[in-house]
Amino acid sequence: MARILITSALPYINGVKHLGNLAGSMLPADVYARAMRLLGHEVLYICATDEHGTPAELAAAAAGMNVREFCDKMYAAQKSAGADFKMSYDYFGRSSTPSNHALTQHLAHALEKEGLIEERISQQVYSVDDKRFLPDRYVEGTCPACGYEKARGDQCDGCGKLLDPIDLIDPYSALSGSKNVEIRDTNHLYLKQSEMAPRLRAWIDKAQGWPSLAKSIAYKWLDEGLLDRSITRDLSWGIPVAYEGEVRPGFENKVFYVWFDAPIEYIAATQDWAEEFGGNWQSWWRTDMGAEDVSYVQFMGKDNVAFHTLSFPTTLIGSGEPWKLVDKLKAFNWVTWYGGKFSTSEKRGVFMDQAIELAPSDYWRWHLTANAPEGSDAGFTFEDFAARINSDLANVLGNFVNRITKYAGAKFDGKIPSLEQFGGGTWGEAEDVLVAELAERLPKMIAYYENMEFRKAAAETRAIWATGNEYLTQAAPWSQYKTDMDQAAVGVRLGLNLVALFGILAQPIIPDAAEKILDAMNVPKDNRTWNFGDNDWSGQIKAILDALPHGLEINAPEVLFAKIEDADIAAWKTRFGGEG
Ligand code: B3M
Ligand code: ZN
Repeated sequence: MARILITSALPYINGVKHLGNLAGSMLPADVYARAMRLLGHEVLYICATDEHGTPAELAAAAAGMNVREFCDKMYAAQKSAGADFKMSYDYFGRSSTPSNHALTQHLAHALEKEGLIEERISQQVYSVDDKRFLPDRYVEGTCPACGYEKARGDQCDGCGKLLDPIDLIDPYSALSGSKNVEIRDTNHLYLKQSEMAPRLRAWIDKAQGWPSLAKSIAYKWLDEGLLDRSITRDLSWGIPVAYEGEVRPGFENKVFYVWFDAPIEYIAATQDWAEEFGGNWQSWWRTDMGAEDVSYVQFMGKDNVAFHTLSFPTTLIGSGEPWKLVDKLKAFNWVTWYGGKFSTSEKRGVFMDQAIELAPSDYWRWHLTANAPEGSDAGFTFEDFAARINSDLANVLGNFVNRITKYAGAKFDGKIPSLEQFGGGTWGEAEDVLVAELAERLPKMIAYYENMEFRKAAAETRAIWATGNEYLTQAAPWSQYKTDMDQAAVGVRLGLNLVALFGILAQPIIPDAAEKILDAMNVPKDNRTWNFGDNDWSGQIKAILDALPHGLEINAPEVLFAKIEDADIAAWKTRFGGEG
């Protein structure tokens, strides 16, 4: 069995995340983690809040709180939202913890010893009224290329041109609107990425498990020439530019850049996990201490790819220390909201804490996985959401489970029909067709999970559920019952074993419903795995279809999936801005 380390991009601290964030990193990572655990692999799934940078400072100021208190409050909110959506993190950390401070400072020191850090003077916009240097995105002004008057210091939304704040015409502070700004010299630490380009390219050339999107983004940046980049900022909230308690002279009012420290939190959170749960963090992250065989899989939105394929590996490779690097990387496109963008400020879209009030987490998990933004952006509308839930979950899975368990309760004492009681039945055409179809679909579904193809994994799961309804139509135990109880018992026995199988297969995406089904079927916890062999699928399926002990009492679970009504959709569209 494999050892699989999974990380998903760290959600920024400044607010509970919307469905797009969930669908584009944490949720698929969780579905994958659950599936790999079911296959018997040793999995460690790590995530955390990303707590530094200007967004955190500004959000805290807007909330009238100091940053540390704000982060404490929002960490609790995000941790709770993750629990609501059944995120099975092994650890959900915080990038503001002492472990990340220490490791970030250690790695910066290691990079300096490797000659990859250089102190340079740069020119930055200083706001006299705000009494602070302004990060690029908080300087606005007129674009020198197209004249757009609200161009940001890093990029012009009018013409898309990448800018340098000092090029803006009539610059002003985006924080206060003050035009009382000036260009000042400021010293920062630069990571000499340009010197790392050959080693990075050699590593990326060898990378196997990367989707083309990730590789093409990495090569694009390499081909354009990897620039040295500043890894410190003129901010007060963040990780001090220090080493072993000694602040670097001239850096008393500076901190490490958020994107330098955030990926390091993947490791620091693992250290915190080990501290809290007695694990061995080095065996996951140090290739000289047991991590050489770990398969490290990262999940993120596509805008984070460059940081994960170039910046973070530059830190780890450049340190000269034997750190585990990413093996497979799954990057997602965007979920759009009725064709547009989610927006906190414009109240467009549903956020995790709101979504869980509207419908159970299984509903969101199922729809966002079956409609995952894998090959392209995925549109979200309440209409699609309702249609998929009412069809896939309520009609296909829920209806099947309900029909056969209710019938078994009415006609077979709610037990798995035993052979000594109903021994005369035989397997025929309907059973052979069922076995053949399951023998073809089950290994396909598992392969989709292993290859992190989530839409296909959900579609195959649904198709497997549909074989249950088809089988009942063919076997028709309720018709057989009138003339041949033994033959009816064959259909009921297989039908009930299908219920258990369908519940076992449903676990990665809809864990709550799966648990209800498996509890109703009295399937022991230890049997709820995917420890299928890897050949003779027909033989395995036949065994699975007679796995429940004869005579076992089972229950009909209460309604698994309440349908979403048109009235719900109308109310939600009004409340959350659901219009084209
Ligand atoms: N906090 C997520 C974002 O860019 C960013 C990911 C950090 S992963 C180390 O929205
Ligand atoms: Zn422009």
